[in-house]
Parts: sequence; C-alpha cells; structure tokens
Amino acid sequence: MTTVSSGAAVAADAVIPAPVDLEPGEGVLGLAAVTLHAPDAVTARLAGELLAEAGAVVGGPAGTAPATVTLVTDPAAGPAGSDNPERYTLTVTTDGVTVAAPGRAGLLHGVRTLRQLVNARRGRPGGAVEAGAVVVRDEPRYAWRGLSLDVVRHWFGPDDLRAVVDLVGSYKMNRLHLHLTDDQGWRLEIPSRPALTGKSSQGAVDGAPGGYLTAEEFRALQEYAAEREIVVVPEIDVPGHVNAATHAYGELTPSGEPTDVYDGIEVGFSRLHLDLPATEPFLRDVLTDVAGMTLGPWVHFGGDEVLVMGAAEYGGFVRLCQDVLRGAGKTPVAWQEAAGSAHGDQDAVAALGGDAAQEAADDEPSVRPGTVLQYWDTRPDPAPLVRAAHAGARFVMSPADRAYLDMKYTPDHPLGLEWAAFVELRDSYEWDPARLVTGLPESAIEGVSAAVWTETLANRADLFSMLLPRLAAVAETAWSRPDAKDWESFRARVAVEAAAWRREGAVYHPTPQVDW
Ligand code: TNX
Repeated sequence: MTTVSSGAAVAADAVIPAPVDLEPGEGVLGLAAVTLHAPDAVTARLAGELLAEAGAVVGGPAGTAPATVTLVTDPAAGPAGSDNPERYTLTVTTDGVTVAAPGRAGLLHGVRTLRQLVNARRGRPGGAVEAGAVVVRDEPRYAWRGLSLDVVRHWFGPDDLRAVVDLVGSYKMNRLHLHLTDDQGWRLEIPSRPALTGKSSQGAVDGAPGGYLTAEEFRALQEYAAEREIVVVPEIDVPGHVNAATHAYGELTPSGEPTDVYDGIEVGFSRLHLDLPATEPFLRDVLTDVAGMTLGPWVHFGGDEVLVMGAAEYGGFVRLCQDVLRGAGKTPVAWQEAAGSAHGDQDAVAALGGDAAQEAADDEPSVRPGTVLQYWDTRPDPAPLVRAAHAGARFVMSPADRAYLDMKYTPDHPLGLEWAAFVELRDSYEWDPARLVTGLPESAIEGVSAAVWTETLANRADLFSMLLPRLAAVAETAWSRPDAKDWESFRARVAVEAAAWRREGAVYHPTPQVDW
C-alpha cells in the first residue's frame, strides 16, 4: 500500500478520474458537520447525499462547529478559457469550501471530487472527516462517458439500476446505455405492443428469472439519473438479436409461427425480415413508443452481429430505423456494423446475387450524418468506419479488448467470457480512444463507453466484481487527457478509493495489480 503522508499527497492521490489541475494549499478543514448552500433544492439534496457518503453530514453531529460548503453557479469557473459545459472549480481553504460551475453537472462533479478527497483522508490511520486546502480546476476530455449494461441475459431491476447510476456518477460518467432487448428477453414495456413483455420478459439465460421495466419504472429511472446529470440511452436491438420479438409476434417470421423461447448464449442466429408486411409497422410502433418514453436525446437501435442477412436488406433496416428515430426527434445510435463494417464487403454483396447485389452496390450510405456509432469489434477492416466518420457519423469507443468489462480478468477468473481478450485492470486503463482506429479523425469521437454483458453475471455482486475496479479505469480514460494519466498513480488512487467500496459494501475484484 502506498503511504501518503502530507496533505498534498493525499489530495493528489485521491481523485479518480485525474483532474486537469490540482494545486494543494496550506492547512486542513474539518468537515464532520457542514452547512450547505446550493442554487436549488435538488442540487442541495444530491450534494448532501454525496457528502454524507464521505461522513460529512449536513447539520450534525451536535456540538461540532459546521464548515460552510457553498455551491455557486459561475460561468467563469473551470480551467482558464474553458467553455466545457461540465467544467468546475473546487476550492477548499481553512475557512470553507466553494464549488463553482456553470451548471449542475459541474457542481456535482466538484462535490464528487470533494467526496474523494475526504474519503482519502478518512481512510488513513486515525483519519478524520476533513479535507486539505486545495484548488481543483477540471473539465472532461470527452462529452460521452458511459456504461453499456445488458439487462437481458440476466435481469437487473430498478434497485440494481439505481445503484449502477450512482456508481457511474461517482466516476463522473454521464451516460447509462441499457441493452433492453435480445434473444433471451424483452425488458421494456411497449404500450403499442404489449405482448413483447407479456410473452417474452419471463426468462433469462439458463432458466434464470426474467423481468422488465414498466413504462413508469423506466421514467422514474431516467428521472433519477437525470437529476444526477446522467442520460439513460435505451437500446432496442434490431434486426438481429430479436428472438424475444419473434417469440411474442409470430407475424415477424416467414412461417407466421412464433419462435421458441431461447435461454442459451449463442449470438447471430435470429433476424427480422424486411419484406414481411408486419415488419415495418412493428419497427415503427416500437421505435416511436421508445422515442416517446425517452427523456434524453438518444435511442440505440442495435444493429450488431446479424450474421444471417445480406447487405442490401441490412442496409434497408439501418436506414429505416434512423428515419423513424429522426422523425420522432431522437438522435440514432447503433453498433459499428451499421457503417457496413460487417456487411459492406464484396463477398457478402456477391453472395446476394443478381438484383440484390446491384442494389447493395448502388446504395446510398446507410449511416446518416449525426448518427452515433458504437465501436466494439477491433477485428474488421476500419475503412467503412473512416468513411462513415467523413460522412458525419460520431463515434463512441468501446473496444472489446479494453472496455468490455464482461471479459475475464485472467484465464482462471470464475466469471466472464474470453472471446475478445483477458482484460486486467491495466489493460482497461492504458489505451487512448483517439488512437484506436487508424484514420478515424479525433473530431469524430464523441466519447467512451465501458460495456458489460451479463451472460455469466447473475446478480449485483457478480456485476460489481466485474465493474470494480475496471470501471474507474475506463472512466479516467474517458475524462482525463493522456498527459494526466499515469498507471502507477492510478493504481495507488484505486487502492485509496477501495476503502470507500469496502465501507459501502460494494463488491470489487482485488486484482494483484493493486496493493490493496
Ligand atoms: C458481443 S458486442 C455482443 C453481445 C454479447 C457480447 C459478449 C455486441 C455488440 N454484441 O451480444 O453479449 O459480445 O461479450
């Protein structure tokens, strides 16, 4: 364990993700009791909750002179010259704390930083609830810093999802992408298509229990996240990964017969059929309902791993989904295949034969300007992705060999898959999103998302043991500039942070790469 002796070292070693600028000052401020001032009641409540997690309690304990924590809206806050909407300045002196930011996102980020500084001191032998004097000026590198979570292969309900929102927020991440539909189940009530959850929500992998979010639960979850400045991005995965849909609605299959329930973990076998009369009305109903239920600007329509469909038909689905979502006022998001990385190859086009091949070759590009593509598969030719970027697509980077937190840490790890790589903590830390795809302009990169698929993760403890500590590594890769990142510093900060996980009862994997 790294021993931190001075106030300055504690401060510098505590914050994840590493801030842009941190200047230690002189002296220490006791924070066991605080008086909180904030621009509005919601911000005050959330800041009070975050501080309480570090032992800094608004009002109490009795007999302790409270320190003043003031949150102020201030456009001049943050690193010099910054116009980043999430920027903040945190100032701790022996007289009190000020968090300044142009909006609630920055104010909460500043309080999250303060929470870590207090936690770090508290974790020392004889540590008290206090913070060393410091000025932190900070802003994120990328606008999209997220976690993609599969709630289909195993079901995670509202309680678990709120815990995940809190976890994501504590590392200043701001997107929670929920993979809500797949072969094994349908996890979101769709008012116009009630059989989706009525018939296809009950199961999960290997006979595990299913479940789904009602429209009301989905709204409440989004509101819970939105208060914390986290946007929920729902994913309806089409035109593959659709066995739950074809089980509920037989009209979506060529025979008209519903497919059987599926509780295995194979991928790529199920599909919609663009030429069936029921298909387009189904997609319009579902995507329009989901767009209407979504508070944030984005809806993800999947598009991954459709291994049993030709390029022309696939491109038709990609265009249709984008048009429906655009028409409903949302920005479409899709997996990278939508750029044609798996379907634009000449072999696939030739295999279609005749008119279909010509149609595919003549096709306008499938991806519209502004559509967000999520990069995950590092194996295919990157040329279609670079072309999509030049045509106006945006990119969220989730490289499976770095950011897939369902990958085993090591070959003998009891949970997880291993098709992409073994992903130890250091692997999830040491990569640069801007240097992943040769030729992709950095200006096309919207951000970074960790992803966790749940084929082997049956409950919250399983899930958190895969997220922690690696989610903190991906969060730092999304927030901090390359010159602010350092593996030795990070592994020391993770060890400090783990005291908070232990106190809060969060399960984590004690990788030997950290001196816990
Ligand atoms: C690939 S990544 C998938 C998922 C699996 C995951 C397991 C992606 C877009 N699709 O269907 O759950 O691998 O790691």
